[in-house]
Amino acid sequence: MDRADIVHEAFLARVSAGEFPSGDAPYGPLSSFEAVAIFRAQCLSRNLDRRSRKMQSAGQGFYTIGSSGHEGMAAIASALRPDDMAFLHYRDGAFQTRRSAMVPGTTPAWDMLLSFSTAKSDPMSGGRHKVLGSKAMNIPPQTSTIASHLPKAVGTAYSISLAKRHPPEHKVLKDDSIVMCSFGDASANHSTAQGAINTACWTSYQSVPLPLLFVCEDNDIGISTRTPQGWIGASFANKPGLKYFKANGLDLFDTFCVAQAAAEYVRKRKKPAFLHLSLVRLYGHAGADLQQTYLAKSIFEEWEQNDPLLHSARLLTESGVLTADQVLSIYLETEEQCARVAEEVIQQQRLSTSREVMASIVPPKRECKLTNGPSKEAREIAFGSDIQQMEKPQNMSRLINWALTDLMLEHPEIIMMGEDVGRKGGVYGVTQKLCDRFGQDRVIDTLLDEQSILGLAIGLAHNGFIPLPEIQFLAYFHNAEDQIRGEAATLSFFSNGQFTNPMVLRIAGLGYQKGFGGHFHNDNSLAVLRDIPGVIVACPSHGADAVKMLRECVRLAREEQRVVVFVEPIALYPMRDLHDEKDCGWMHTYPAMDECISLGEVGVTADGPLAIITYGNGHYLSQQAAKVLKQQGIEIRIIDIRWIAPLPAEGILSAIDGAQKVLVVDECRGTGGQAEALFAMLTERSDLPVARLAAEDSFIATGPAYAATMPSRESIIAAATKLWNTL
Ligand SMILES: Cc1ncc(C[n+]2csc(CCOP(=O)(O)OP(=O)(O)O)c2C)c(N)n1
Ligand SMILES: [Mg+2]
Repeated sequence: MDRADIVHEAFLARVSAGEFPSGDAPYGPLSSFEAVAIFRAQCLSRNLDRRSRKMQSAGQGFYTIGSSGHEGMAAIASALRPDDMAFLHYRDGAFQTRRSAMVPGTTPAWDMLLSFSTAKSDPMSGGRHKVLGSKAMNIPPQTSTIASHLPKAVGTAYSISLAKRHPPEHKVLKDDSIVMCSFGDASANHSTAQGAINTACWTSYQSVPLPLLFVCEDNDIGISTRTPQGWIGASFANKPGLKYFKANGLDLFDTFCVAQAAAEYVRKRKKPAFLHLSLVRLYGHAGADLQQTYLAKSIFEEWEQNDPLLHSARLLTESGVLTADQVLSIYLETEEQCARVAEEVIQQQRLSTSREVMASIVPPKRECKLTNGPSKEAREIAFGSDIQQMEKPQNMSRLINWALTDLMLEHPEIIMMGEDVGRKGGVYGVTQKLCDRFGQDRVIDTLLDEQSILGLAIGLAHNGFIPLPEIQFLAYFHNAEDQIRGEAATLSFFSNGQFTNPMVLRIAGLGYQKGFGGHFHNDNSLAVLRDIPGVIVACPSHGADAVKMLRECVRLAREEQRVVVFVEPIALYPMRDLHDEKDCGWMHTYPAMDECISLGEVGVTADGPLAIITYGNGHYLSQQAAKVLKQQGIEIRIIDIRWIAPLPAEGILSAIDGAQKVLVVDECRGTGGQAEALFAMLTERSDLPVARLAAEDSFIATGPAYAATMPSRESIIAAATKLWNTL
């Protein structure tokens, strides 16, 4: 017999017989009305699980992980307000059923069964995944990820008081809202959880407001691995800046009482709290998990003995709120409701085509106030003496700094964050003076944790800001990439475009820094960025383009809600000369305010029959090579693709129109580099002979061989000459 049926039968029999597990007497502020509402939500969640399992075995549903045993989360929902954004653990069906009852217009049995059966009409994911989540309920969609939602919960909590001081145009949360995030006991060990909790402590320790409630759902196990006894309490009870609460998640009175106290603490003090909830797990980890293969029967039977619904039944009958018959009829009503709804849900259409699946990868555009750009007076104050320099050519780092200044003047909802971006102004001075110009609220020196930087950005975006996070070096992005890959980029997809987290992530990267850094400061692979569906990756090669592209990137984030990554080639930040010393060939004046390079617009220099397709440092080196090649009688045209993803195929194809041969110059590694994508595109869509010069599949060395593995002026000349002379 399925364990779900065993638990079901036992519930009916034991309530009828009045055989309840023992526990404390009901106590605390929980009203009878609220207690019944919680119990109803618990029963509904339980029966949604059971029904999903039945649907799955009949091939009609896609049950993955259930909420049975975690029904105590309904009491947490009761202790919070529906406007308190909740980033949920995958076992929080009961939280959602309870919150749903507080939010008019939502129909929990329908909404959740539609999602569990991946119906197109699933109001959250549009049939893409079994998710918990709802726009109306302020629950961003969560699938079955482990703690990766915690950094953004910290960011969202941080956004609340920031939004009170600087309300963004698309503000979402109320000034006295709090944020809640929940996770399992095993997930609490994940470095992402540890990092997020540490960031919350670090923030609160400095008395910076952070109204965030962490809820750890401790069922003593993660899939098959037991959590050491007492581990969660020992780990989290004494953290600086974090108040610890403990409740018995099987007891709705205790859970409600403690959760209410914790929520009040968080709301009033604007400080984070950690609510440790002890629970049980029923029916194993997920649909296909056979717990008997790794757990003694006595253990899960004990959990079943402690079925939270039986505890609720005891407490409600003991307190005289309900009779045993009323308990049973609520349970059976929800069972019948789920069965009835399931019959209809399975008739619903599912997604079938790639077009349907992909429809929400790119978020919808949104209405934005018209802006006229910063006023002359505001610019004069912000730029100070820099304004006199604007007629003169400048290097890229300075021009980016000015572009950031103008963009921040124009859009008060832009917030920057990163390691050393504020006081120091960045490792390369790109963000110099921004903190003086805009204050520490808008230029945030974060702690040293890339996951938290990106989580802060995502969280701020959830509350209407336009974050411009900075990752100091591309190599540092990798230990946090899931925040973009698994979280930011998927948000629109899993919410059918209802939740978005637009941002422009600036990353200093690529190679060619003379005498500095080696691999960890000269990472020449963008592969990790360019294969993420929906993410735009930009890479300017000089200051004028950088300014015009950055303006477009901010527009894409602000108006089109896109996640954009702006890769700044470090070696080109200070670049002045192109061919000869003091020729200032790589310096530019600050582009006029209305100049912009649109997404997909490529840069073309000259119109020779040999086309070099390149970007970033490769563009710079190709310009040098072109001069020498011209002297040798080979006329070049250079195409700077500027946009790494999506690849600007149309722009490239029209730019090579009339050319006879194509050389791709790619400073990134041969494996996973842009040349692979360009070759594939050109093979499919052009007849021209193509050759490539890409970096070796190597890490970057430091010392004299710093550039040995990447294309150089000489190797470009050699490759172009060879290609041109080949019949
Ligand atoms: C990054 C990552 N690693 C591993 C997993 C696989 N996984 C899914 S659930 C889970 C156990 C989590 O246990 P716990 O946090 O205690 O939550 P519970 O399922 O017990 O509620 C694991 C290891 C995952 N989803 N993501
Ligand atoms: Mg667990």
